[in-house]
Amino acid sequence: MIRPPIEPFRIKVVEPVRMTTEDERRAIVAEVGYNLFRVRARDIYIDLLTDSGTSAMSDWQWAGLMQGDESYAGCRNFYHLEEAIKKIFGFPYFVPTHQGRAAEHVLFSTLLRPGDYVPSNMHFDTTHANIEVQGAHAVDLVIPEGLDPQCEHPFKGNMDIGRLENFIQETGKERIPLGMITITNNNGGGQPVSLQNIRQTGEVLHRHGIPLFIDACRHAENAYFIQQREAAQSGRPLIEIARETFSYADGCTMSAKKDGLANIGGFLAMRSPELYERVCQRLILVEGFTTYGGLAGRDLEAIARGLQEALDERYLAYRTGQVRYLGARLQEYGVPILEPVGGHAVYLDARRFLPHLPQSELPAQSLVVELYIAGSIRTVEIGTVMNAHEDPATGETVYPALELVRLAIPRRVYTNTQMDYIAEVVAQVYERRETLRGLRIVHEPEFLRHFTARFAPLEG
Ligand code: PM9
Repeated sequence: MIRPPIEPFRIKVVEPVRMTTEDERRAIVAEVGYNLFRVRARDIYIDLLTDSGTSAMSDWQWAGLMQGDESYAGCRNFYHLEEAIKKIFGFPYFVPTHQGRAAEHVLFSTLLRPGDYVPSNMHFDTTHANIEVQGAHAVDLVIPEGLDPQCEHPFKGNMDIGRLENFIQETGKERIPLGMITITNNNGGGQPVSLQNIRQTGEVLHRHGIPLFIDACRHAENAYFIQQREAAQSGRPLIEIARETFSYADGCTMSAKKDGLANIGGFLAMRSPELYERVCQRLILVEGFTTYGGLAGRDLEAIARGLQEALDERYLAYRTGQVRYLGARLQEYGVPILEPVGGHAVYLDARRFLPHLPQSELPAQSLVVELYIAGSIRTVEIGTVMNAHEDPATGETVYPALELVRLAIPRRVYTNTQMDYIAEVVAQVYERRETLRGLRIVHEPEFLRHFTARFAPLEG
C-alpha cells in the first residue's frame, strides 16, 4: 500500500466542518437543480470543487495581510509583488487583476478582433469563453496522448508542435494575434508541459512573429514535474526552471488563486512596453488603477509571499504527493481514473466508470451528484456539461473527447485521512455504479453553462 506524503507544516488554526445525512443531501441537490455550484458550502463535508482560492495561507502570508498598505496609488505591496514577479517570471511589466479571468479579459479585449484565432495546448473554460466573447476562436492543439485517459506519457499537456505549425500556415499569421500554452493543462487532467515543449512552442510562434502568452496558474506544479520527469532538468532548482519557462514567452496570465497560494487575485505580465500602455487603459476602465487592479494592498502582499512559497521543493513534493496518494488509493479499489495523476487533482474517467450512460445522458454530472449524496463530497464535472458545443454547420452537439469528474485538492487544506475517506466513498459508489441514472439539462445560460445550469434525473 502506498504511503501518504509527509506534511512540511503543522496546523495552527482549524475550521470545523459539518456532516449532513444522506436524506438531507438528496433534498439539497434536488432543490439546487442537481448543480453542485449552487450548494451552500456549509452543506459540504469535503469540498473538491476547485483548488482555486481555497488554499490555506501560511503564517508568513497572514502576517503580510497586516502589512497591507491601502493607499489608492503606489502602495508598498505592489512593489513587493513586482519584485516577486521579476524574480520568478522575469517580465518587466505587470498589472494586478482581481483574478485570472480578469487578466484574460484585459489581454483579449486589447489584442483580439472578431475572426481572430488563439491556438493553445488546451484553453481552460474561462480562457475559451473570454476569447469567444471577443468574436475570436479558441483552438486546442494538445498532443493526441493528452486526449487518451489511459495513455502513460510524462508530459500529456504538451502542445502538438506539428499541428501548431500547420495551423499557422493554414490560418495565416495575421489572424493569430497570440498563441498560448496552459501549464499545467487543467482541462486535460492537470497534465504538465515539458520545458522543451514550451521552448519549441515559443520558437514556432516567434518564427511567424506571433507572441506567446503562458497561462501560468499552476506553473510551480509544472516546474516540479519538469524537475522530476525531464531528464535534462533533474535536480535543477525550481526557480531556475520557472525563469527558463517564462524566458520563452512574451507574457503570462496568472490566477494567483492557484500557485499564488492566495484566496483572491491574479495578474497579467508582459515584456512589451507598448502593450503595457494599452493594457493600463483597459485595466483602469474595468479593474482599477495600475498598482492595485481590483485588489486590496493586503491581497497583493499575500500573493507576493505565496508566489515564493509555492516554489518550495518540500511543499511541492508533499502537494503533488498527496494528489498522487489519492489517485493510488482509488486505483487500489479498481476505480478508473485519468493516468498518470496530474498536479492538482485526480480525475475520474466517467466513461469507464459509467459505461452504461452515453454522453448525452451526462454521466460525469450524474457521478458528481452521486458523490455528494454518498459522502458529502463536492466535485466538478469536466465533460459534456462544461465542454460540449454545437457544430455551427449542422447544429449537432459535438461531445468532448474527455468525460471527467475532477477531484481538485485544495492546497495545504485536507489531511491524508480525509484522502482515505474520499477514496472509500468513491469506491462505494463504484461498487453500485449500475444503479446510477443519467441527467438532462432543464435550464442553461449562453456562456459557461456549468456554473448555473439546472438538471433533472432521467426517468427509468
Ligand atoms: N480555474 C478551476 O477550478 C477556477 C474556476 S472554475 C471553478 O480550475 C486556468 C488554467 C484555470 C483557471 C481557473 C483560470 C481562471 C485560468 N486558467 O478562476 O479567474 O484553471 O482566477 O482563473 C478554476 P480565475
